[in-house]
Amino acid sequence: MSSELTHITIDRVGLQRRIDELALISEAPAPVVTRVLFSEADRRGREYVRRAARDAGLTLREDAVGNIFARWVGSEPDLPAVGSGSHTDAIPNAGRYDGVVGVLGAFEALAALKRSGFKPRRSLEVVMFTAEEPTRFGLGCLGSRLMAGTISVEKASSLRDREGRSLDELRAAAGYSGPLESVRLPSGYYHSFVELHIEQGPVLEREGIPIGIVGHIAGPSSYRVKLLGEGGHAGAVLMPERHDAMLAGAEIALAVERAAKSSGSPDTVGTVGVFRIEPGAVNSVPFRAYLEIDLRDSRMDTRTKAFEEIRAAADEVCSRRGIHLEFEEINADPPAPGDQKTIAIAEQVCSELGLKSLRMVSRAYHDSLFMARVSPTTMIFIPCLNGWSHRPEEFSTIEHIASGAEVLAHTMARLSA
Ligand code: HGY
Ligand code: MN
Ligand code: MN
Repeated sequence: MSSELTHITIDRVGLQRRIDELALISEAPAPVVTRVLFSEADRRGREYVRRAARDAGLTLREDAVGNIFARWVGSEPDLPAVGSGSHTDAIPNAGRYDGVVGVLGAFEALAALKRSGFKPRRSLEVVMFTAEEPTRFGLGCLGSRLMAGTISVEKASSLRDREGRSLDELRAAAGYSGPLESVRLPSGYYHSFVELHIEQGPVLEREGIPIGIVGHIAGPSSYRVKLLGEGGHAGAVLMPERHDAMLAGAEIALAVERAAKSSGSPDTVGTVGVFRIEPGAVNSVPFRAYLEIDLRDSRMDTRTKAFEEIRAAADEVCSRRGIHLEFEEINADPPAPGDQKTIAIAEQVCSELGLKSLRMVSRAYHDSLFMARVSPTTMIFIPCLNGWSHRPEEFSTIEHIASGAEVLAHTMARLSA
């Protein structure tokens, strides 16, 4: 493995321009970015990604669920490749950097290596993963779960969006067909995998450190809760007679907060990001409520403890209030450790580039959580303004983005040797 770094130059102007151009492909007016899986904006975004990959001189293929693979074939093409990549789908009211930095930044990393005259032995490949965000079907990382084989084809095929449309129906409308079984990667497909991403937290910016190297990705879980009480006239139904589904949901949401705060782990986070009530009239007692709970932790024991407390609270609240309860798990994934050898290479690259790096936990989940199941994996983080993400004010400077792309380029070059 070469110890010295061949000099490469990241095209900052071009990379920033591509990030800004992609940001304009959105279901919402700028500066808001929204690109929900298989929406018209997502499909236009995919077209943009294909063009950017070709401009970077990469060979494209797409699989049956819409994962896009952009490959630089190495001198020994049959060897397991070195992978990178991220996502370009975006939740409603999002920013322009989440995921995008890891796709367009990886294209630029490979283009910069090409311009430097580097010749990879192992092929280098950038993936734009389908459906990293859970917005469409309530389940995140659908493309990487299918690639890693951590979700059954039956479960994937059973997914429905809020309008009742199936994965098969929507992927076909977006031009994807073929058996979902074919998405699964052959064993040993990647030699290693390194994803570039904004931190989506405040640590790097606060510490003034330009690069984070992820040693551990927290394990996400999510649940849907359906509550059925009794409705009625807000003036006529007296308080002792009520079975108010919204108040039951409110108590459950507070139980989520309580359980996360008292788990014993600083990394336990609980969120009720979806809370719908019916009929939604000011003078009508809510008879129905629907919640989605997001519960994560870097440790399984404290996440399990928090979950059990939330589950028990839901039973207690609903029996006390006379509410019918349905509590369903959407996903419950274990945390993933980063690969020590891959981490060491990335950290070595940082020190040779004179970039301070920090070993970190990723509290957000990423496709790397599932790539870590099938390949030695780590992530490269760059700072983002105030740690903001999943909001239009999300921001990272082109200097940080370029440093991240440069570390990615050299790390992939070393891994491909
Ligand atoms: O929710 C997450 O952690 C990721 O940004 N989808
Ligand atoms: Mn996200
Ligand atoms: Mn992301």
